[in-house]
Amino acid sequence: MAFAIDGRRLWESLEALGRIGRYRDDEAEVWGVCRLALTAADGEGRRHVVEQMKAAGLAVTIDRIGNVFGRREGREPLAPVMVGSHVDSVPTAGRFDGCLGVLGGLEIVRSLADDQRVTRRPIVVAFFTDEEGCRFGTDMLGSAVATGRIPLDRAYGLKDRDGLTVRDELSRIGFLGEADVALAPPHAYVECHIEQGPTLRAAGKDIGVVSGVQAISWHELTLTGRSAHAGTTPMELRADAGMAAARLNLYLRAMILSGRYGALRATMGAIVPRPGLVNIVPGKVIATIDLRNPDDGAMRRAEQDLIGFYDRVAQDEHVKITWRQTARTDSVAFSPKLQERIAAAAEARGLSCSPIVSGAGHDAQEMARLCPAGMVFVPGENDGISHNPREYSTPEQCARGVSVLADVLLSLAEEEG
Ligand code: HGY
Ligand code: MN
Ligand code: MN
Repeated sequence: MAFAIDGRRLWESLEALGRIGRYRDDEAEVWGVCRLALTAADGEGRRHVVEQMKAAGLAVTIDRIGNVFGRREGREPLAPVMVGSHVDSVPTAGRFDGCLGVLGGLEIVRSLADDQRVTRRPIVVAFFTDEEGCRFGTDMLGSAVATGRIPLDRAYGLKDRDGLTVRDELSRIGFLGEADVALAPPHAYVECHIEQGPTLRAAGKDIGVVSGVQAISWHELTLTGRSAHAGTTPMELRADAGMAAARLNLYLRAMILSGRYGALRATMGAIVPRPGLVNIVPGKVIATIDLRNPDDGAMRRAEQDLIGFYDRVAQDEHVKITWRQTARTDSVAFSPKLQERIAAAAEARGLSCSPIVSGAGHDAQEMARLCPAGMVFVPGENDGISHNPREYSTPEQCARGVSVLADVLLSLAEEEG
């Protein structure tokens, strides 16, 4: 008899967490979730999950970057298997991104307790700090610190737009833990996550076997021109930062249409003009650029060409353009062994599955630095929309994903030293 989770309990746990940081989204006309990293809402969501972990009999530790680990002892003192994701959200989120991986791990532990079953290896359910990266500027922050890609002191000093630091905000919400951030390598790490795109649903697949994650490159730009009267200033005398930003944005589209950069995706997510008023030529614009590419070489070419275009626009538009790299990760390949396990577990349950490259970044890509890591994707409705309150996967889709996660996790948890 295949290991059974309680799909209703999983769904109810997603609903309960989804009520924390809930807001009514006028554009999407549904309830959204806003638990921006290290805000009070994130703190409330974190405390809720810690309570659930403790109620499920887990011993909880919090490290110095606020990562939270709930541990269930095994029969033998071997390296644990780890399952997890994140519970912070973008400001316009649904209730599945990250939460499915954390609450799915918790559901597996609850179901093991129901069966009074103890695995050979300990099991750790984790959630990592600030996976989204949109408040302090760099993504997968907690898992990057835990796996040594970002030094703790640099992480502590990151500031949001109001100048508040990661360290102070961790302390303010009560999650400035004491455990050392250097994570002892688990035996393996598996994460269940919504696909956040249309591919699996369109192909009618139940499960995505994630082969890896594409490269990510984030720039934050400051374009400085000269504020001036919109009516009296002749066009040839302007230094219009808004026009410069618009040219950069259109250049992103031209790069993609050129076909020279493979499957490049590019987004100017933030375009903040100052003073931002109807009758003043914008003297300054703060903008962000998010580049994604499954091919590292094409990503580097795109970055070089884009940076070269910054100089051209600065000259043409008589503005100064400064920029900084706020996030940068190469593509990551997941463990072939775990991919095979995930596909076999799906097939054993009569579920259809297909390989897929993740378009989004995930904590699993950081954990792949420490141990064999893998991801189970779940299809989403509404074209798999995400980072939007209309993000939605059905109870059945979630239960199937967590069941496959459980099968892989429990097989790893019985492996010898
Ligand atoms: O941006 C990403 O890919 C992820 O949602 N942090
Ligand atoms: Mn996520
Ligand atoms: Mn996300």
